[in-house]
Amino acid sequence: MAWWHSAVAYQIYPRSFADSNGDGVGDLKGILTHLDYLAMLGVDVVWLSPIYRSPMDDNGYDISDYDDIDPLFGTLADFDALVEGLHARGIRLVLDMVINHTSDVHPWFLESRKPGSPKRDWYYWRPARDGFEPGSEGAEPTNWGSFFAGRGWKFDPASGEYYLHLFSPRQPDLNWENPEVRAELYAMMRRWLDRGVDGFRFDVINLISKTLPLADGPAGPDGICYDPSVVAEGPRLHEFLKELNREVGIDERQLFTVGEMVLVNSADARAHTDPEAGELGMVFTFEHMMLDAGPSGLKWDIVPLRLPALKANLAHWQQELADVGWNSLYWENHDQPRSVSRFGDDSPEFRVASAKTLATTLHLLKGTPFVYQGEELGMTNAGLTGIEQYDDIESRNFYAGGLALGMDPAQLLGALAQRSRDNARTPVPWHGGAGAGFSTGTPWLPVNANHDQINAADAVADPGSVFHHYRKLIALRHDSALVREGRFELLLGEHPSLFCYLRSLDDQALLVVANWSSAPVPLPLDDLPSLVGARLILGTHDELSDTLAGWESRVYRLGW
Ligand code: TEU
Repeated sequence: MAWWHSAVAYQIYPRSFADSNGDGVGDLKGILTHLDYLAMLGVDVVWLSPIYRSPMDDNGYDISDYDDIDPLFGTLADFDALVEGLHARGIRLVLDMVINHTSDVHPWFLESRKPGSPKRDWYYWRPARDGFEPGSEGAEPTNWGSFFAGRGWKFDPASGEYYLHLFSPRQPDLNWENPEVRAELYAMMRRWLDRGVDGFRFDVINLISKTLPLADGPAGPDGICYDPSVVAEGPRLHEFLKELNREVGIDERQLFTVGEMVLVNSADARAHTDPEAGELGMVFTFEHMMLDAGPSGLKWDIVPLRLPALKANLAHWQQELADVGWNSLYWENHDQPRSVSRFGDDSPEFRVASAKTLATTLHLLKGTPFVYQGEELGMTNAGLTGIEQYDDIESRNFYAGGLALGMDPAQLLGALAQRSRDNARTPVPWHGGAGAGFSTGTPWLPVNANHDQINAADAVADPGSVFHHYRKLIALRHDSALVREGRFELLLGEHPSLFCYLRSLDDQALLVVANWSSAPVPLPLDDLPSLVGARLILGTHDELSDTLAGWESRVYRLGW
């Protein structure tokens, strides 16, 4: 068992966590003032979203200097203080490594733009498609689209060629085929390790290997290919990840690593996280995040989640990585809406119960759980109503694209209200008063209007809060080999509203029963043959036969 197999990670999106200087944007000094809060919660690792110099086109996922802290967030001295403060509390620090692409104002790209520059080959530059005038419609080298909508190539008049950007035009893709690029990135990561960093989260890391020669993929009616399989899991990905592992010393230093992998399936994840592979400790899959998207697969094409589909997907990943590889476990991050609004019930009656049930369901699975800032408070979606309130480039591009297609603005705003990444990016509410304790200035994104009901101060003071429920689940993982290592068995897989599973190790087991609906549900004991002969160690028989109230979850200790 690696150390992170008993760990729980906490993701901080720095611009929304805590602001120390009143500019309305969170910063490193702000984080420093809440380290005891993290220690109380009991998390072992903090994953910090990008803090490097950036023009902030994609809120820091467009890096212009990998070796310096953006002044918005503070200085390298502030960073060193944060490392010291976290380590003093036994908490490790994991940085977000965005190495599939840089900012278009990174010196490497500015140099690469010069025709004939020795860095020309550090990015993907290609001439106009044969038979087309450079810069004309349809002249793009391939029909690839951007994950943020629109074409994935931008014409550069200075050189008369196009450069590839799978995200915004201000995020040009690095050419990982070039060994100089790889060497520079590895050296940069080693410098952060020398500064006390304990691991990395790798942004869209399974896009770094492109199939050459670059070729068109299946296109939609607009002639653009948005099929991520054309750019994900490329032919040299395993090779690059093994080289990264060796050159950065991931296995050697037992670093915490997790690779965000668009479209990764469990077989690929197993291969990437097999300890014998020498690649990564874990990956983030998107499969369970796509079950409430319609046939188009686009997140904006919203359909109700069918609980049996979610149970089947999570059970599949539990089984596939039971003996080889390791699961990450998450409901939320800075790209996903708030889980209590998306999967739970954020009404005043059920918000706390459903947030606790989502937590119990996830944290008693096998793997490493990730808590996204504010998830431990049961924070809800932002409740934004006008497009002028949205900051996120993906959201604004979606809205503009929809308008251009003649779609109803109200329908577009409805989809944004449910799925925009800004739902997860509103400031953490530290107290219920004015400004919520996030900033003394005007916050870059509005504080949730319900922060008078949902805030850290009240949660810490209330033993029955979502916060203390997370704290108990985290402590249970630390203390229980059964939670860390037990085998997983899904029960009642087809039940429409009960999420029920068994974790067993030797002659002991945990039975998790969770009602994922607002209506009371009886526990169909007769349908639980796995429990035959089991004796209850914790919990009572009449509890077992009880009906579960709306969004109630229970955990029973069993023995044989
Ligand atoms: O996200 C990759 C990614 O695929 C997401 O953009 C996802 O497709 C979308 O947000 C689903 O709603 C990573 C980072 O997590 C994200 O914040 C960055 O915008 C993106 O890469 C580019 O660096």
